[in-house]
Amino acid sequence: MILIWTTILLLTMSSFCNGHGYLKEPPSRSSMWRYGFNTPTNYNDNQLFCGGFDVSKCGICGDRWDGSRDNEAGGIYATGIISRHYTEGQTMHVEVKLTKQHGGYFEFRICPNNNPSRRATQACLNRYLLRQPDGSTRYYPKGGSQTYSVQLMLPPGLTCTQCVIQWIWNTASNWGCEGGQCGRGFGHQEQFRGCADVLITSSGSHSNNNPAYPSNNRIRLYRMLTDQFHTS
Ligand SMILES: [Cu+2]
Repeated sequence: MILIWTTILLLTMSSFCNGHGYLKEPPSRSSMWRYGFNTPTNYNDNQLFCGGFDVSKCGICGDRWDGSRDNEAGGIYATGIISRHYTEGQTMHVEVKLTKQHGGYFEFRICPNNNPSRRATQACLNRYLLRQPDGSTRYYPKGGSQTYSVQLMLPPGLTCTQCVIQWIWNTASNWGCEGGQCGRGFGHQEQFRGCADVLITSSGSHSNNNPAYPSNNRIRLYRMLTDQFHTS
């Protein structure tokens, strides 16, 4: 009987667990309205958690996979409006606002989708797992409910008329096991996600005219360096 009531209490508590975080800079499709864009208002932009811990598959932008996926092409928040412009290979400044801290880590990916009316795929995003200047791909938010700043290096040679930047927050609020280790944060965790549409222009002549570093080879090199970190 105690077990049953404990279970009910835990289920109730988890359903009260609202809010949590969103991609603020570049502003996500659901958050652009907060930063001066004439886009649909989503007050629940900090709640794009794919439907919760129990789901096994996530929409790339945090929608329920089996739902209407409002944050992907065709959805109401995916207006196709580009929120930020960058130059190829630059270090970009990213901000994530957490409204409730759940530990874990962030990862960021980018996909040169070049067509706002077509859904980006996780396979495309996985080709470009973004790195911080120190080479690491995971950012651990160590603090409370606040805005976190992350520097990310854009891939050399990558330009696009529409790139999708994906933020994934793999939280650490649940107990699980992974690779023989068990504890809070191991194994399957609730994820929050966000997608932003950006544009990346060429840095100028030198990137294409240098025969020693043709951009395709640089992209290939970047992929080789990041391949080991790719997830499914
Ligand atoms: Cu929560």
